[in-house]
Amino acid sequence: MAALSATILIALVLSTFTASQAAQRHHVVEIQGFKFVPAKLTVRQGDTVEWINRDIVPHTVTKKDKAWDTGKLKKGQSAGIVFSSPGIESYLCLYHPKMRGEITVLAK
Ligand SMILES: [Cu+2]
Repeated sequence: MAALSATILIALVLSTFTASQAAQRHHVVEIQGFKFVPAKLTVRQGDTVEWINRDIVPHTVTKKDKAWDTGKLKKGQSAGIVFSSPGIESYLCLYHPKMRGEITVLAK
């Protein structure tokens, strides 16, 4: 009986662990000094990435093919994008196209 209880307990702990591992996470990318920091980020399908503009000048966060776009972010403004499909999402700032970043979205 004691052995059975221990087995159930372990199973419960494992399922809780799996659930928390699969939970959607929130990541933050800072826009600072005309750079995305970090420029490369790996997330899981369903995660949200939030960009915060720390520069005085406005920036955008726009996918290269323009499939998504935060629009103009002024100083202190932020916007989040939920990544629901796996793949590599390359993005840039429309005002300063040399500013580039990449999100790798892993399948769940
Ligand atoms: Cu910019």
